[in-house]
Amino acid sequence: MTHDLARELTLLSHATGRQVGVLVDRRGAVTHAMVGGPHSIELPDWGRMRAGPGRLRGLRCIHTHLGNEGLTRDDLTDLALLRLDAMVSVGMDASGLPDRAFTATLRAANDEGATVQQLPPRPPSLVDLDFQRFIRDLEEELARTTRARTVGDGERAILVSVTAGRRAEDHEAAIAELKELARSAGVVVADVVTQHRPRMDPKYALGEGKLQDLVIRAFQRGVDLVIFDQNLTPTQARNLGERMELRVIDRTQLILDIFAQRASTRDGKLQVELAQLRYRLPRLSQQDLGLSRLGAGIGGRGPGETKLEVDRRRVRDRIARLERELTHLRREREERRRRRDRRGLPVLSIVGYTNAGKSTLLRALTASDVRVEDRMFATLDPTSRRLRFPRERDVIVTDTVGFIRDLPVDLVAAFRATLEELDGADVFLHVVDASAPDIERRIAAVRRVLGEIGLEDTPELLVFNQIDRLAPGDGAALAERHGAVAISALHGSGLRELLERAATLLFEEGHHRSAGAGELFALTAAGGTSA
Ligand SMILES: Nc1nc2c(ncn2[C@@H]2O[C@H](COP(=O)(O)OP(=O)(O)OP(=O)(O)O)[C@@H](O)[C@H]2O)c(=O)[nH]1
Ligand SMILES: [Mg+2]
Repeated sequence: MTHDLARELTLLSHATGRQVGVLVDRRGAVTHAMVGGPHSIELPDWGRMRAGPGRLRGLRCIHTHLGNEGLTRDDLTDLALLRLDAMVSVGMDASGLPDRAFTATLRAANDEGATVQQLPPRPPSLVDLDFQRFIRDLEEELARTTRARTVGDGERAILVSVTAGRRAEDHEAAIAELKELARSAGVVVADVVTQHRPRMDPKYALGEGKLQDLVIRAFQRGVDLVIFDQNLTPTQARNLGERMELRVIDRTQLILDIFAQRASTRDGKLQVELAQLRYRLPRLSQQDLGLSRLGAGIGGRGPGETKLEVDRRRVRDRIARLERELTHLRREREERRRRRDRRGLPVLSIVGYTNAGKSTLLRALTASDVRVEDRMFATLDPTSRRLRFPRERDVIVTDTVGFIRDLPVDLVAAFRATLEELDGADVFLHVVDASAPDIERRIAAVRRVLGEIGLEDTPELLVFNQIDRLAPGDGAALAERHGAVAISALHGSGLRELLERAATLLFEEGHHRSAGAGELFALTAAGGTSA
């Protein structure tokens, strides 16, 4: 930087009592000039004009400080949010002549997790000397670190979680689950950012410092997707999206994405699309409109806003159409169910937390070829199979979508087909992954959903699955404490006791009282009927 430029800025600043600044490109040309207040200065808003992953903006901000204090937190936030090459503040003496210059730059990913580098203060005339080389090195390093990581087809994301008053172990379990969800969605987790604060910030979810940290980390890792563990309010989602050059989604949207990937039936696809649109509508903002924002005037009702209105109406129209179509499909489903006439046959419905092993159990019980996957929400559409108990008594066994804690209302609606299926169940087999760290919490989450849809009175048999993953004897003891049957659906152990107890519930305590339980059961499938 020339001494002249620094002097012109500080003298102007001195005369007006305001901060004054310029943006300078890499050739040294001034591209913008700004006048601020006594303690701050506002930089132009580039909106969604992206600098490109792993790339700096190619601009330095040089501005005055009336005192001689170093860079403020706001300065560093702007450095991060705008991906500037550097943020420089020039202090001044009592006569308005430049004093020392403070410079900060972003850092490439490093082992210490540092995000910003502050150079020692020096006279403004010296700021430029090593700077060009410095930026070139930094960009090279960034390119290297991002390139090395962009392997694989999965999209990379940073997970963010606010403790929000939760106990440490609950918070940890929540993060582990979010990672699991991300993996199920095919997303690669590049980093996890945690903030300890009693509640979410109403405006940005995170505090100012954490927000800055997040932006820089995303930049360092060449990531442009951020996934929040907590659900964001429409305001938070909008604010974050507009403040950062990052796509921001929350847990619900992640789950909806997984559903969208998995949905295979027409009904399932429409349900998921409907849930997605309902969730997105209040969150629609300028950021979804891409470049149209550039056409909008400052603060006024520019063309961008008109486009937003058009977008909202289109979404609402689509929602209305989906609702009509789904109502139609529901009637058809009811009709089919009536025709199928299972009234004579008792129904055992397998319910439980996602990835507990429900489909594996259906497979084991009916020797059928149901899809099993080590992923959350592998099953979306209900599947039914016939299971023959002794004395020619047939039972329908139904496998359903898994549940998860804090299941949002929009999603519950997307389960409609499953919920209708559950409504006809005589007994629930509530499958629990006995090796999970938070068994009680998961059982409670499943019961809460069942309660919300008014099925809390259906008799339930707790089934502790995956006991092969515990030390011998531990699973049986754990199950006994909960009054549950211990099984390994994968290895086929414990199934006989499971069927005996299910039969007791169905035929002795249930409405099929004619036969006794406690006999040998043949685990034969009498053909598969798809629901
Ligand atoms: N070790 C062990 N693994 C099991 C057992 N039961 C299921 N699994 C594994 O757990 C994973 C999930 O099994 P699924 O049967 O797909 O679980 P689900 O409850 O149907 O899951 P969603 O449909 O996604 O909700 C798979 O990798 C299974 O192989 C078991 O008894 N022991
Ligand atoms: Mg399943």
